[in-house]
Amino acid sequence: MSPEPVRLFFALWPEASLQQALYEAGNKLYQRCGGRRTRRENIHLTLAFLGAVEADRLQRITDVADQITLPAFDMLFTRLGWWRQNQVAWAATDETPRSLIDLVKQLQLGLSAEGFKFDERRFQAHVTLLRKANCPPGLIESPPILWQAKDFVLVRSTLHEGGPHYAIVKRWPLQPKAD
Ligand code: 2AM
Repeated sequence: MSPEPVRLFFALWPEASLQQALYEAGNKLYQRCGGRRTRRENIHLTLAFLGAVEADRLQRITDVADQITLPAFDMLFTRLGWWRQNQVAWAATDETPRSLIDLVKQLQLGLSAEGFKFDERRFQAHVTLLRKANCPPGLIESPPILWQAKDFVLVRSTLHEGGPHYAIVKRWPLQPKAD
């Protein structure tokens, strides 16, 4: 019998203080847009979404990430906004750092080479803060939030009545920045 599939995705996972800052930005959005807030402890930035995969293929997924040697990078979240088509409200950076683009590309290439199918929507770096949101026109201001990404993670998602539960399966360091 083949093992149960598991829902997996690669992400950048902020530490608790950063989750708090992003959650507060989410509160600002919530006051304007309604919807459902992402739980504080679930706040993250998705790099590559794999969806349901057979648990016995996990090793091949972690092998792909083992090959990655990219530098750590900083992101400044200065923008809050929303997408009408999927009713997602988010925080985003003004500029997507080169290392982040490379990280996503290397994960996508490595996973494709191993035969994994995954969401191939054009990568738009964002942190989902609300779902089922409906924002009025106009800018929503929030203080800039600095995120110093030092590692990335593989996450297992399980669906529960109260929303998804995310558990970090494995963590990979990014190379320390030369100052
Ligand atoms: P989102 O925040 O933009 O909705 C776990 O579901 C994470 O994977 C979410 O952060 C979600 O991004 C992302 N994701 C990307 N593609 C997905 C898909 N096809 N189905 C579910 N989640 C997806």
